[in-house]
Amino acid sequence: MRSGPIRLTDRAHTALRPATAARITDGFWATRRRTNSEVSIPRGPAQLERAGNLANLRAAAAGSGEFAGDFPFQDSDVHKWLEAASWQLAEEPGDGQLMAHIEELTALLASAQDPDGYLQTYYQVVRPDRRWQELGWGHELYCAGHLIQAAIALHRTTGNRQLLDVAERFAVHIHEVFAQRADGVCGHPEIETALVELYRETGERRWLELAAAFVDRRGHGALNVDLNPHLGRAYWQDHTPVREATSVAGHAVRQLYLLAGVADLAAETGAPELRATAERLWDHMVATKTYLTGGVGARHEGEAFGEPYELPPDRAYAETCAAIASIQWSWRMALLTGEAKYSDLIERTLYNGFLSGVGLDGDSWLYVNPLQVREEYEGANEADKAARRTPWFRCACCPPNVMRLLASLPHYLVSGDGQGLQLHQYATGVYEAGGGRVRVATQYPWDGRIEITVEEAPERDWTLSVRIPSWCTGFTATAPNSDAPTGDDPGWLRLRRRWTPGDTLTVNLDLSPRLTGPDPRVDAVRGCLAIERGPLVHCLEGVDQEPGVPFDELTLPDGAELSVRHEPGLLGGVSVVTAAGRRRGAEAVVRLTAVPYHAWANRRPGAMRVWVPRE
Ligand code: FUB
Ligand code: ZN
Repeated sequence: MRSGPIRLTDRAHTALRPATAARITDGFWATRRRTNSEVSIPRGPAQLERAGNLANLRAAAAGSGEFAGDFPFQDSDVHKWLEAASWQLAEEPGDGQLMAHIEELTALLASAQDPDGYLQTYYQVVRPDRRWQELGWGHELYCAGHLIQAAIALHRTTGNRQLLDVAERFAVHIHEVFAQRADGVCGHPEIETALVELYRETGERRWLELAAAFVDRRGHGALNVDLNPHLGRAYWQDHTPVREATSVAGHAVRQLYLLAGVADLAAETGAPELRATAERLWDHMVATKTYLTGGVGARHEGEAFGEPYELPPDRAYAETCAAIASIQWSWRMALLTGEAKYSDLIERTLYNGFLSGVGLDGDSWLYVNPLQVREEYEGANEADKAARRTPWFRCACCPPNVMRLLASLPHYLVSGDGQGLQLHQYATGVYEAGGGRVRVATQYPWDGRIEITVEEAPERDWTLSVRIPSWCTGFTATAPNSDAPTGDDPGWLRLRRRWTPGDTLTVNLDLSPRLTGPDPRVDAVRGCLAIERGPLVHCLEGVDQEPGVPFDELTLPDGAELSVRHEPGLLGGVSVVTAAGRRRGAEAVVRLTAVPYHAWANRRPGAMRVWVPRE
């Protein structure tokens, strides 16, 4: 992948820049991405056909027909699929079938677009008289944002302008309608980050200015939110001026897409207040409103963050899209500041609360990612959307969102700056950044050994930096002539020296399994322990436990002995952690088996828990 979702301008005020080329060639993420490219993405168009999204585009083009689906944002599923397919094309430029699907959907979108540039089938087919009148719930700018991102992806990967032409026509129309309209913001942020990227893609400053206006118009009560007023203004991200916010609030995906846009604006304008806001909110979110899995958005009601430390494991919402949005925002923060903590959260979220969202088959999904399912839970109803994987959803925002993140994943792993290259995540592959190129070989996350071989480096001192995760209490690093690390930036191991092609830095992270206790302020899991290993949160699934002990009677004593074994035949090949547990109130040891959380719900439905009561 030569370019990804973020392409900073030369003037951007960031500490780091994304890699100039990145390719994952093998290992854990290659396997999951192969399923994405061979199963999830190819099946997307048929899913969109079945759900009526494509019929909606045909109806808009024909000027007659019924609208299919329950939500005004049905089009965004098409846009997100197109974005995923476009990033995928970067890796498989010769995939004729994928290109044919992209061209077909691009043509459909072009045919559905109105002469004035407007494009959202719900308002074209159902309520033409209400266009731009229902900004709270209408999702028109949200859909436009996803269209713009898809168009940029296609343009970056293939040079094909067709979708970009459609997106720009729509953007021009939006500019005409909204440049001066004081109440003009969308109830669902998304356009902000897309417009900054459109500015980056085209060099046209008006997109940056419009994005800034959309951010600054929020929080003044101008948004018409007559629908669902009980949700409160935070739901629509109109509760407080963005620069004054002290905590992430309201609908999680809305909040996090907005903050991705805020970070983009901070990067391109250098505005210190925006940067400070993003930093403050991120710290507060991680300290008070983030699950162990990296999942965010605790409440089912309003798909909302909830209060600080309100993190119930069983009623967790933790929408897959919110995990994705958190990763997108955190990567922007990592680039902006150069700090390793942002990539720590990306790692936690990627391996746990994000990846649980897609089944091992690539064709079944979780929308809600709870940390506990009780034994007698029937689940699988539309209201909960939890506990059982589903082929597609009535509100299908998550599946194509997973597809686009996996397809663009190489973009989120490595950065560069004037000094050298920074490895944020460890995946076997080849990465170019900061004027050099490295090859990474690793079995991570099953094994902690990471070999980084320099293939090209400038003929001067150059810094190779590797993030050392905050969970890691022990590691070794060896390189030829074994230099001492340079500097002491938290979370970074840096070696500055003259590198010769072929030099290998080998880092060994201690992956001993560990017991983690919760923050005592999280009432819902006080008195529990979780099992973690490296970046992986593990969970107990009923199906793996010894028969005869009721699932909810299982407990973990402090200091329980933990051991690891790799099971190549289980869940596509995972390492499991076993623990010497107990049945509540009994002395005899009960062996507990904990699989990686991301692999749960891939067998028969049953009980699951991350947090286990402490004996
Ligand atoms: O409103 C569009 C999407 O639907 C949101 O991002 C998701 O949370 C779901 O509500
Ligand atoms: Zn979603």
